[in-house]
Amino acid sequence: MTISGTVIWIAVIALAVWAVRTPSEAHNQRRASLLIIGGGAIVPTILLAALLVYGLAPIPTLLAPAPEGSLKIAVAGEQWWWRVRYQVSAGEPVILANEIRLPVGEPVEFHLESPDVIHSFWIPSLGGKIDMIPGRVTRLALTPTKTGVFRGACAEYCGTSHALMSFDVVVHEKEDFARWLAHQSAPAQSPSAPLAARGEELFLANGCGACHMVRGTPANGVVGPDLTHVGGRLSIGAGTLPNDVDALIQWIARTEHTKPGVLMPQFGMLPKEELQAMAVYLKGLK
Ligand code: HEC
Ligand SMILES: [Cu+2]
Repeated sequence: MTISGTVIWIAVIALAVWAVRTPSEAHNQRRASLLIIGGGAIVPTILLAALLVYGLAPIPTLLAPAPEGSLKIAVAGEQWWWRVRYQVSAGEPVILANEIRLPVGEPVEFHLESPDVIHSFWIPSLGGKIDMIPGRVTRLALTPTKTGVFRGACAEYCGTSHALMSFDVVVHEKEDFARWLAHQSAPAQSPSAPLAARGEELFLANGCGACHMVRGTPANGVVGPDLTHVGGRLSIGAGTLPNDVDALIQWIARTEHTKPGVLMPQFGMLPKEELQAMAVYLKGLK
């Protein structure tokens, strides 16, 4: 496309220079009409039609389902974060948020949905982009070919914090992935250090559990992201902040400031040491 674009650009500029340089009496009406019809309508129609065929050809492959028995991951776009559900063959699905991990070289099929508005699921380095439409399940299959960390994003304007809705995709070796998934399916471990234990108490006392699930504790809310292993994620707030204690304090105390329109109330009225304790507790949920 770059080469043909350059050729066409040079031809058009050359024509413009020629037209300006030539005295107007020398232009002939018939030649001008031919040039306009040919260069302005016929040639572009042929070129763009060819480009369209070329562009549509790979779509069936992109939309083809992954082979039977592939890993299936359901992802729901929420305002403004991602609910991720691993369908493991035996037992309960593993529900996570804002981070997707995949085994290298294995086909995976995403089932994409949305409970609120249209979002669009896109991991540019790994595969195509497809809308998440309320009331429907769209599918996307891909096979990651190299390990590493990739960025995924929402590619359809979905409200105030659309731009603060990304996610990390980590592609692992197969064994590391299996270990990671087994760990994610386990409940959270109760903290033993006094500060973190105090953080857990405060987390439960402040009603965080009405919206957040921490498996293994009474917190069983489903409005917001599952926090069972939040401390092990690469970022928080759907790619908005790094995942460390200071950022967690900022997130809890100044949520609205950090992410305008966010559907979590901010807890800036709590004393600094309580915020600190909760942040240390959450960071410890690896
Ligand atoms: C009314 C429901 C609600 C309450 C109450 C609530 N949250 Fe949230 N929380 C959310 C939602 C929704 C999000 C996702 C926001 C986003 O990224 O757009 C979120 C996100 C988070 C995240 C980031 C998770 C991630 O995966 O990036 C943390 C950490 C968090 N909340 C901690 C807390 C703590 C601590 C409390 C209590 C002090 C709390 N929340 C109370 C709804 C709530
Ligand atoms: Cu979105």
